[in-house]
Amino acid sequence: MPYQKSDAMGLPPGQHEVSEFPRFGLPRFARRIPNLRTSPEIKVTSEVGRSTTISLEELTCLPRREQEADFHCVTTWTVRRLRWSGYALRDFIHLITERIGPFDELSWVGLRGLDGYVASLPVEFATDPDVLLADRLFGEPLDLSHGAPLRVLAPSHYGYKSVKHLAEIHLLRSRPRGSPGWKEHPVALVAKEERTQHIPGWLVRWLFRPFASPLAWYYRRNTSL
Ligand SMILES: Nc1nc2c(c(=O)[nH]1)N[C@H]1C(S)=C(S)[C@@H](COP(=O)(O)O)O[C@H]1N2
Ligand SMILES: [Mo]
Repeated sequence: MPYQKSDAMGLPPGQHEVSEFPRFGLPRFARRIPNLRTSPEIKVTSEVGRSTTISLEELTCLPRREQEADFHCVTTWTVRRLRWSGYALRDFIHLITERIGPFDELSWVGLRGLDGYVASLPVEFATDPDVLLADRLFGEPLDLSHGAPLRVLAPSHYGYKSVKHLAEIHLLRSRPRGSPGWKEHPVALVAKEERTQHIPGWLVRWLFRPFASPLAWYYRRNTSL
């Protein structure tokens, strides 16, 4: 974690603490609650090598990682001290490299959820040790609100990189187009207030903050779990 420690005193710039962890996201995904009856697996597709599918069962060969971290949404809310458990994305990438690699020109890791939501990280950030494929929150299996059965957790980055209901990992040479569109900063480090790519973070704070509560309400209203 190069820029921010989860046990840091105080909050990152422009964030305020909320006591409840809301179900949240882009408005158009609020009603897309995935059907989990299909067999849980992650598709690995690649521009720079072969493709494969890994079942969640197969993930259990990787070392389990426990991690406490704060979660920061770009609309300025932060929930503190969430306790996650899962597998390091870097261990997962190592596993698939052994199976179908090497991926010589790998530069970007695209992440797609069962609801169709897409975000990405440059490979050097995606393989940071604190980036997890999380399947538990406070010791319980993830529920549908927070990304069941498996989600990405990239706690040094704004929440929009932490793709819920992970269905596909796409190994790429160049940056894919993500669901947040122009709002997605390529890296989105919270400590550097990289909220969006082209507008300064301190300004985006004020533009996005008014949407946080109505959006949380809209998400709650459309969550029938
Ligand atoms: N699949 C999927 N993942 C997603 C989103 C989404 O709409 N769909 N929204 C992102 C955003 S903007 C945030 S802040 C977090 C919210 O996670 P939560 O619902 O567990 O609070 O999920 C991120 N990952
Ligand atoms: Mo967000």
